[in-house]
Amino acid sequence: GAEKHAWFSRDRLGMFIHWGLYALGARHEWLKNREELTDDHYQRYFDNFDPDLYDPKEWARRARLAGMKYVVVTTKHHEGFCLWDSKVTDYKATNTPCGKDLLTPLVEAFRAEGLKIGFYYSLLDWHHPDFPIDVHHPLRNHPDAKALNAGRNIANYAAYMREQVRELLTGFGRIDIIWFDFSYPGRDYRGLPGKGRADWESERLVDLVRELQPEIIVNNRLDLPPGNLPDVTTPEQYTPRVAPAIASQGVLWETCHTFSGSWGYHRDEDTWKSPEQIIQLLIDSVALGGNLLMNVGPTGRGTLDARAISALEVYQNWMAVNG
Ligand code: FUL
Repeated sequence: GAEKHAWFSRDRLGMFIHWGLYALGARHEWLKNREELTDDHYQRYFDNFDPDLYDPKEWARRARLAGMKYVVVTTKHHEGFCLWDSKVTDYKATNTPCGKDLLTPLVEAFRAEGLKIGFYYSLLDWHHPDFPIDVHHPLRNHPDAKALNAGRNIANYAAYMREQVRELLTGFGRIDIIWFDFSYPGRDYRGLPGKGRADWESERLVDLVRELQPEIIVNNRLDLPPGNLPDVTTPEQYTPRVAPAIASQGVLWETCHTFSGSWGYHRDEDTWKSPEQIIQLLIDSVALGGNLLMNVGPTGRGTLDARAISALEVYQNWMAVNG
């Protein structure tokens, strides 16, 4: 798809948005997993989710001013919570105190600023009752893990993902990118088994995506079999020094980075990149023929905090001179 996806190589810079219940925990989007929190415990974030200052027009305006030409937003991250009014789950924004679909106004706001729309969709799901409690799950060390895992059937979960992807790709107009995350096939560094294409039924999922949105860009984290190429490969938190080998087969590449460390809002992090680092990331990826997807993690109240705004303004000021 070089022709079909020419816009992507031309547009170069995008905004990644990680926003979900974990914004309330304000200490990394993996908190449920890292801290081995139960559903009962995690429920406090759902019960208090009420982003009263949510203003996606402001996010979109800031993205445009920063020179960003597309957005990729977490419609559902690993915690399983959905920003839209999905018909196949109750675990969604409409059922929290917020009581609204948060995705539609975001899509409208970014389109109105002229940005293209990408949906991030997590393959992992630490809430779905059919997602197996494997060695990587938040409940892995729970005393009843074995009993809780009994009867879980990942085929049901794969069907659920197809339903959700169908909703996402039919209910919001033209979608330019779908960003699945992630596969960990084979065995990990501890020799523990992972999950991959057989679990997600990746090829079936991708066939559905391509049928519903023929122009869409599909990323590489589905563990597709050799020969079934993704449209873009997505190095994370590093910028390659040479273009990834797969680029020779026509696969685009996009590196994603955070302005600090975690992707979700993290109140106490003090690892924010300097203006020099922020500019260098852009120059390096563009110079090598890649794209850059820079992340913001909005707060639980729906705002970009002062540090995120300053980081975006680094691009804004640079674009004013060099853009
Ligand atoms: C990773 C995820 O586990 C992180 O939370 C984040 O979404 C990043 C972009 O991809 O694999």
